Amino acid sequence: VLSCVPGRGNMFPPDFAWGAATAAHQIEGGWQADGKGPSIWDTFCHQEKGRVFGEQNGDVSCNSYELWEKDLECIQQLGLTHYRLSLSWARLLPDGTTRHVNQKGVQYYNKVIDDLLSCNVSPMITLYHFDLPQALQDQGGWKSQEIVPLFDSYARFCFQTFGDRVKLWITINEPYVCAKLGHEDGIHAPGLKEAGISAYLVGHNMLRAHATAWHSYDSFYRPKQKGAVSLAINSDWFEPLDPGCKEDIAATERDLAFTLGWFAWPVFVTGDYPETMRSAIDSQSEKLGYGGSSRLPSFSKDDPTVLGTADFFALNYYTSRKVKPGGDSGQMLGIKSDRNAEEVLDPSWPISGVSWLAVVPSGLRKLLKYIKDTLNNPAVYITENGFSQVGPLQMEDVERCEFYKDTIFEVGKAIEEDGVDVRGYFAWSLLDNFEWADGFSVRFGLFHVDFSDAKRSRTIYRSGQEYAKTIVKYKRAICVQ
Ligand code: GBH
Repeated sequence: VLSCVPGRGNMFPPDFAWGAATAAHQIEGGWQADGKGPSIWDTFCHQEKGRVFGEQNGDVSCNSYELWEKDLECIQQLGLTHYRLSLSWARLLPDGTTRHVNQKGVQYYNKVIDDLLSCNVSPMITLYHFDLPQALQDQGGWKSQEIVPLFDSYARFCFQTFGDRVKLWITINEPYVCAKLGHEDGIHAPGLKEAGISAYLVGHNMLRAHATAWHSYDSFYRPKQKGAVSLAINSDWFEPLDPGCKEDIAATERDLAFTLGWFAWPVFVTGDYPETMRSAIDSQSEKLGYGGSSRLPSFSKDDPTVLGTADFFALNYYTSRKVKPGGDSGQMLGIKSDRNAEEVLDPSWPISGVSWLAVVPSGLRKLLKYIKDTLNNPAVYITENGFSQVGPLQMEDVERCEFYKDTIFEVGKAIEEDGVDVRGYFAWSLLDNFEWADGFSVRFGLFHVDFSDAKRSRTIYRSGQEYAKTIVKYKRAICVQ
């Protein structure tokens, strides 16, 4: 067996997954094509002005529904070993249920998967990346526990239909973002602003849905299909603003508990939410007169077992924050006041295109080490990481080149020096795409997409060329017996 030895020029194991990622609603377009049902993001964009930059929407986007073969050319040009994509639930099951299957949708994803495999690229498939079928939102969406068996049926349908060829699955992408941005801040679909209540409920139902689908895979599909299933958890890396200050240290712990811990503790550590999170919510409830009702639900004996329902850790990492107490007056019900942690940027961190994305590659290494130490040393795939461009187009995107070079070097050190079991790295994103509320104004692609051109022509950025070289370099590096 070949293995790469530290100091011999390769920090990455020979079977390391080198990938790029996308999501259905961000690239496919074809929002009504061939029988697809509407999703909550279609509704969110169409229903009301002022929600998305420039009143843009994902109706056409990169038009990957019609131009998949162009995407495949991009994938091959990068020399990826893996490609992470998501399935549009409403393209496969227009009303969200298996009562009606849209065969055109099945054909589309069958072709994508078969084409990838024939080019020696392994698919990693996300079942849910923010785009709930509108028909299910109309029945209560993620706030309703009814969603759990519906998601499980959809998941089983996908395992049954595609699992002979797909070996890496993500059930839900970033439950934190769906819960908080979708149901507390209202800046993502379904656009609800129900601070301090709904996000916790949504997160709870997402954990139930994930766990139920994992158990289905484990019982009925794993024996034959032999794949692996997880959920993708997003987290920044957090550090105390003043490392010598007790209050800042405690605020940092709360912030980690409310971000990484919210979903990682139940699945990887205890089967329940972090104690820090529950006690912070309970004491705020007490203070604001919600004493009787627990806003953070509990898992009961009727729920699926959540602990242990991940075959690897899927991490979406973008940035880091310094933390101190505060961020809110503490008088308003909401996650911010529950968390009591104010996040600030270190002035030494450069900002990429979007204001939230401070460039801190070293934070990834620290977060990986933290995951190893606190979550029982799981195998880790970095399922998203990337850098955005805003404003005038630069095909020579030198800052993004530096970003990827520095970040991948940090991943290598996490493997080599910290012994973190990192199995793969997926750049976000293959293509410039529909960046949710920021529309097309924020470009995360390794390929530029010309959205003013009917053909949506794709052109590789300098960063795409450099990423391709990096992959070749690490795949060719000297490995010894
Ligand atoms: C990912 O989330 C998504 O999975 C992906 O679809 C998306 O394209 C990619 O990020 C790039 O944005 O607007 O100030 O409230 C990453 C985690 C959490 C990062 C929410 C942005 C919003 C900050 N995201 N955060 S703000």
